[in-house]
Amino acid sequence: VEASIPEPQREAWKKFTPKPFTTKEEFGKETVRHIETTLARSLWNCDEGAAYSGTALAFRDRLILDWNKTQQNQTFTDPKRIYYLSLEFLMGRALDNAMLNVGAKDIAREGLADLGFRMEDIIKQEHDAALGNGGLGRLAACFLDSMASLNYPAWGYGLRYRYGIFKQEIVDGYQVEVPDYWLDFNPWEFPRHDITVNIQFYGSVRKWQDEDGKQQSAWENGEIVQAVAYDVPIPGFSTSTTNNLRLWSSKASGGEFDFQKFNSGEYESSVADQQRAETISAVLYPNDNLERGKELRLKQQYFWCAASLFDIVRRFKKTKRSWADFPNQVAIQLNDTHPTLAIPELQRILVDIEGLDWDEAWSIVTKTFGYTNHTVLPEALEKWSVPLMQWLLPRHLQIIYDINLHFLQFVERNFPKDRDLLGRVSIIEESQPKMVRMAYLALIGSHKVNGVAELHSDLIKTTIFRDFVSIYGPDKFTNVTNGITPRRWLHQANPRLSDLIASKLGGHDFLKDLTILHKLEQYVDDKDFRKEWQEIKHANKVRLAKHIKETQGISVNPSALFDIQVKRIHEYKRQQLNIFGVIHRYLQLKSMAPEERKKLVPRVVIFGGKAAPGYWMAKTVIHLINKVGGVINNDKDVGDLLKVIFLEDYNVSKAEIICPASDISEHISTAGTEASGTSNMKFVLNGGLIIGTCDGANIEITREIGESNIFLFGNLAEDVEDLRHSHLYGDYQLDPALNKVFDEIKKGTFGDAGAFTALINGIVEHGDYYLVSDDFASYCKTHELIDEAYKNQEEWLTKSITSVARMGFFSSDRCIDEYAETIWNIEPLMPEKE
Ligand code: OX2
Repeated sequence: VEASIPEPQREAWKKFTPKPFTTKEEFGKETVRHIETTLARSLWNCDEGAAYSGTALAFRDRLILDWNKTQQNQTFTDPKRIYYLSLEFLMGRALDNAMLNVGAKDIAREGLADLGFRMEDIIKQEHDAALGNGGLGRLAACFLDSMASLNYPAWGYGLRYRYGIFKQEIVDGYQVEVPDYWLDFNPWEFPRHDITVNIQFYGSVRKWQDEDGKQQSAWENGEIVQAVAYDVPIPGFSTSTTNNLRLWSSKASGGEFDFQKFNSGEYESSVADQQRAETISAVLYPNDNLERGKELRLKQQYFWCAASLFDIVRRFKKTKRSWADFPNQVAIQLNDTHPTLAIPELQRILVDIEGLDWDEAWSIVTKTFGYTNHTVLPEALEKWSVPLMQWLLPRHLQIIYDINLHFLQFVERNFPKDRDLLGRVSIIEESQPKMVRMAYLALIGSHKVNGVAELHSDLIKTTIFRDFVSIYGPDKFTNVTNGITPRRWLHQANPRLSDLIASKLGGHDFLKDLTILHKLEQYVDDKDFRKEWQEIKHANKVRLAKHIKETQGISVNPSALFDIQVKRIHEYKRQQLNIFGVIHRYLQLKSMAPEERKKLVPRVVIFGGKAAPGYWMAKTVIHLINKVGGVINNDKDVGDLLKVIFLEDYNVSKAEIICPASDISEHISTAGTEASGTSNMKFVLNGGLIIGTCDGANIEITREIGESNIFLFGNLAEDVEDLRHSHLYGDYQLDPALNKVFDEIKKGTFGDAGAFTALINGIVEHGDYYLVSDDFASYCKTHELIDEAYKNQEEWLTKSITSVARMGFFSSDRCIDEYAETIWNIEPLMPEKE
C-alpha cells in the first residue's frame, strides 16, 4: 500500500496529527471551539442543542482518529473481514455510547458542568437513529458494538434512509404516524462523495459466443442510479478498534441535474428524474415480520446489495490475490433474506465481468455467504414475483434460474424417486404469477444457515427447511442464540446497577466478559448489597414514573408492581392477551369487597410499541389498550390499584429508561412464533423478572436462570398445530373468563364496541389462530402467582439478583464469537500499540 505523503515529510505530518483530549479542560476547549467555529454560535446563543452538537463533534473527532488507525491497520494487515449486510440498523443515540466506549464520560460531565450544562440534559438532545423496525435491526446494532469491542475486522453495510421508522402519536386512542426526518444535524456520519457506485436497473441482456465458443452475457441499456457512501464510526468498548458502518444513499447519476434535459428546457422532468433516484433510499419500510412485495423495496434491496458488493470486490481486488482466495478473505452474513440478491450479484460479477467459469464462481459464492433466518411466520417470508424481477433485474433472474437448474439437477440425481420433492424445493414457486422464494435462494447460496435461538433453529429444520435437511444433511444448519450488548443495556441504561455490580466484582470487567456476573451469587445474602439493589430498582421506577408523568400526564405510584410489555404490536406477540387479562383483573377488582381489596398488590401495566401503518388488527389492539386505560385510570373506585399506560413512540432511547424499571415484563407470544426475542434478555439483565411462554430465547433464559426464577405459562409449540386444528374442526369452548371480558367490551364499557368486533371475532369465530383463549386461564393464574410472589419482597429480590448473576450467556459478545468461529472463520485484529 502506498502512502500519499512521501517518507521524508511523514515526520512533519505526524507532529501535526491531533491528539485525543484527556482532561476536562482539553475537552472543554474542543467543545467550545466546535460551538464557536463549526457551528458559528457563541456564549450568547449556546442552548442545550448547541452544547450537544459541540460535545458530539468533540467526541466525533476522537472516534475518527481511532477509526483512521483501525482502517489503516486493516489495510496493512489485510485479514479476513466480515461484512454484515442488514437492511436495518436500529442504533438509537450515539453520544452516550461513544462517551462510555472511549471511557471519557466523566471528563465530559465535568467539562460540561464547567460550561454550565448538565450531562443528562445534553444527552437527551440527540435524535435517535431509528433505521430499523424492531428486534432484527437492534440485533444488528448490538452486533456492531460487539464486533468492534472484540476487535473483529468487521463492516456493516446498510441503507441511509432519509426517514427512519415513523414517530408514533396517539390521538383519541388511535395511532397516528408522523415522518421521522432525522438528518437535520447528524454529526455521526461522514459523507464520502468520492466513494460512489453506479447501480443499474431495468435494461436487457445481450448474449453471444466469444472466440473460444464460450457463452457470454452482458446486462445493458439500463437506467443508472448512483450510490454514495456515508460512513458511521463504530467504537468498541475499552479498545481503540473503531469499525465502519457504511450506509448508501441514492442520487441521480447525472450529478445535480441531467444537463441535456435541463438545457433543452425540460427543467421539470430533469428535476423529476433526480427525485425518482433519491426515492430509493428515502424511507424505511415500516413492517416488522411482514413482507408486501413492493417494487421500490426490491429496488432498495438491489441498490444496497450491488453497492456493497462492488465495494467489497473493489477492496479485495486491490490486494491482487487470486479469486480462489476470495472466501479466505471475505465472509458475508445475510441478516435475514433482505440481502439475498447479493448472491446472484456476486455470481454475476464473477461470471459476466471477471470471466470465471460458472462452477468456479459458484463455489466461491457459496463459501462466502452465511444466512441468518429470523422467522418462520409465512407472512414474513420474502417472495418476489418473477415478472417484476424480469423487468427490474433481467440478468439476475436468468442467473437465479441457472442456480435453480443446477440445484434441481443435483437433487434429482440424489433423490430420483421423490417426484414431488423438486417442486417443493424449487427456488421458483409455480404460482400465478411465479414467485422467487428468497429464503431458498439464500439457503442454497450459503454454506451455513442459522436460527436465532435453540427452539427456532430446531423448528426451521422441521418446518420451512425440512426438505433441505434431507438434501444437504443437518450440518449445514446451526444455531446461534441471540444476545444483547451489556454496554448499552446495562452500563449505559442502568449506570447505578452497573456500578454496584462493579463494586462487588472488582471493576467493570464483566462488561467485556459477561459470564463473570456469576460471581454475584456470592452476595445474594449480603444485606447492604440487597438493600442497594432494591433501592436502585426503585429509583429506576421513579425515573420511569417521571417520564410517564411528563409524556402522558398520568401519575403512577412507583411502589406498585410495574408490569411492562414493550415491542412491536403484532398478533403473534399477543398484546391482546395482555389487555384482555387487564380487563379480567379490572372486573375482578370491581367485584371485590373493600376488605379483599386491601390485600391486593397495586399494579401499573405499561404497554409500548408501534403497529405497521397498514396492519389494521394491530392498530385495533392499540386502540383497545388506550380505551381501557381511559376507563380504568379515571375510575376513582380503583385508584392506585390498577393503572394502564400506553407509552407513545417506543424507541431505543425510551427502552433505555423502560428496561431498568420493570418488576415483571411480558414475553407471551404463541409458542413457536417468536424466533428469539431480545428484550426478554434486556429486562432480566436489569433485575426484572419475566412472565413468558415456552418460546424463543425464553426457554434458554429459563435453563440459565432456573425455573423458579421465571413465570412460564401456556401451551407448548409442539401442541399448537393440533390445537389450531381442533378450533376449526373439533368442538371448541371459549374460555369462560375470556367470554366475560368480551361481554364487557361488547357492552360498550370501553367505547364503541363495533371498533373491536373484528378483534373478538378472530378469536370467537375465526379459529383463534394465536391461541389466546387456550392460554387465557393459565395466563391469568400465573399473574395471580406473580401477585403472591411480589408480596414476599425478600424472595423476589433473591430471584432478581440470582437471575442477573446467571445471565452471562446472553451477551452479544458470546454470539459474535460463535459466528466468528463456526460460520465466518475470522480472527480478531488487535489494534496497533501506540
Ligand atoms: C425478529 C424476530 O421476530 C425476533 O424474534 C428476533 O429476536 C429478532 O428478529 C432478532 O433475531 N423481522 N424481525 C425479526 O424477524 C424478522 C423477519
